[in-house]
Amino acid sequence: MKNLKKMDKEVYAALAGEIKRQAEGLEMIASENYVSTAVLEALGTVFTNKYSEGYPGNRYYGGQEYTDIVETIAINRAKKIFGCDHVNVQPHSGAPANMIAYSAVLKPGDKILGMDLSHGGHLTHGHPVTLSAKIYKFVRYKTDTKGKIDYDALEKLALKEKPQMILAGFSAYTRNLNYKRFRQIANKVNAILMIDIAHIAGLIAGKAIPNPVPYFDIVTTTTHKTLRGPRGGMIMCKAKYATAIDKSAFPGFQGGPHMNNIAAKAVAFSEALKPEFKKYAQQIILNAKTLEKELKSYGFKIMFGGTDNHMVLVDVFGSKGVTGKEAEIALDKIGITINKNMIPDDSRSPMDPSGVRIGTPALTTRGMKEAEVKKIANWINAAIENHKDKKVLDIIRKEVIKLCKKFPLNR
Ligand code: DSN
Repeated sequence: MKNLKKMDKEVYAALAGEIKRQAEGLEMIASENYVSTAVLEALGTVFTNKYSEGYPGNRYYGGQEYTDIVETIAINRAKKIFGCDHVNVQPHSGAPANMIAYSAVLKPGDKILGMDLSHGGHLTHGHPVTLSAKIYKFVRYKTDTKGKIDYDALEKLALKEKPQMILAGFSAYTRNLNYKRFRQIANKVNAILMIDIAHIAGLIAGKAIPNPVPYFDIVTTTTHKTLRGPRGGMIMCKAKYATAIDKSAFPGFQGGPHMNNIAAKAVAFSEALKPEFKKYAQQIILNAKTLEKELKSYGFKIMFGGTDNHMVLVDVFGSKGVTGKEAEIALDKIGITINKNMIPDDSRSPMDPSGVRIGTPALTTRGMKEAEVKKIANWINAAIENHKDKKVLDIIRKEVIKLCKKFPLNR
C-alpha cells in the first residue's frame, strides 16, 4: 500500500491500526469473518470505476463486456452452491436485500409474520425503528420457554393474522429451523415464504446444516458472515419471482451495482465450492458447541438451550451479575471482540442488555479448533468474573496476543 501511505497518511494510519487490531485480537462477533487475500484483491480493483445498471446482457450503459462476465460467474456459482432457480447478486447488503425482497412481492400495508428481535430475529424483520415497519405491518412470533419455536403456536398465529408473508431467519437464534413446518404453515394461509439466511449461509454452503432453498419462495442473505465473502447481499428465489426481485433491486431500490463487490462475491463463491469449505463449516459448529459446553461448565446460562450453529447467546447478567455492556468492555480489554445482545424478553435496555452473543466463524478461519476454544472460554470466564481487575485483564491480554500470533491471518 505504498501509494496510500504516501498520499494519505491519516487513512493509512487508521488502516495500519485496524490491520494490527485484527491480527492481534480474537474476532468473536458472530456476524464477522476474515476474507481471503484473493477476495480482498478482487475488492480493490478497477471494477469500482464502472456503472452497470441493469443485468448481464441488458445494461443501460456501454462498456460491459467484463462486468457481464464477473456478474454471470457470481450468479452461476451461487446457483451451484445453493441450488436455487434464480439469483440476484446486486444487493449492497443484507438490510437492502430484505427491503428489496419485501417490496418485490408485497404492497404497503401488507402483513408479515417475523421473529421478535429479542428472541433472535433481526431489526429488518419488523422492528418499529426501521423503514420496513413503517411500510408493512409486522406481527412477531417468539420462542417458547425452552428456547424453541413453537410451530403449533406459529400456525395458530398465522391462521389468526392471515399474513401475506411468513418470514424465517435470525441474527441471534442458535437452533436449526424446521423448514418443512414453515412451508406447511405458509401453504395453509397462502402466504409467501421468505427466509433470511445471512448468519448461516456459509454453514448451508458447507452442507453443515440443512439447505432451506427448496422450501422457501425467497431467500435473502449477506455474503460476509459465515459465507466469508465481501460485505454485500444476495437474493435467491423461485423462478416465478425472478422478474419481480430483479426489478425491485434495480430500478426499484438501488442504482448501479458495486461491481468490485460482485467480483469479490464471485471469488468467495468459488472458495465456498471447494471441499475445504465443508470442513470449515463443520469446524465452526464444533467450535461453537465446544464454547457452549465450556461456558456452561463455568456456570454461564446459555439461551435457547444450546446451539446448532456458529454462535451462543449467553445470559451474563443472570449468570454472573455482570451486564452485557460490562462484559463487552471487559472482553475488549483482553482483545476478544463480541457484542452485547438482548436475551428473550430482556428486562434490561438494548444498550446495556443482559446478554452477549459470541460466535466462532472468524477464529475458525484462522485455523483454531476445540483446544483453542477451551482456552478462550477460560479467558472469557476469567475476564467477566474479574471485569474490574486491570491486572488480571492485562495478563489475559498477553495470552490472547500469543495465541493470535500462532494463528496468523494471511492465508
Ligand atoms: N449486524 C449483523 C449482526 O451482527 O447480526 C446483522 O445485521
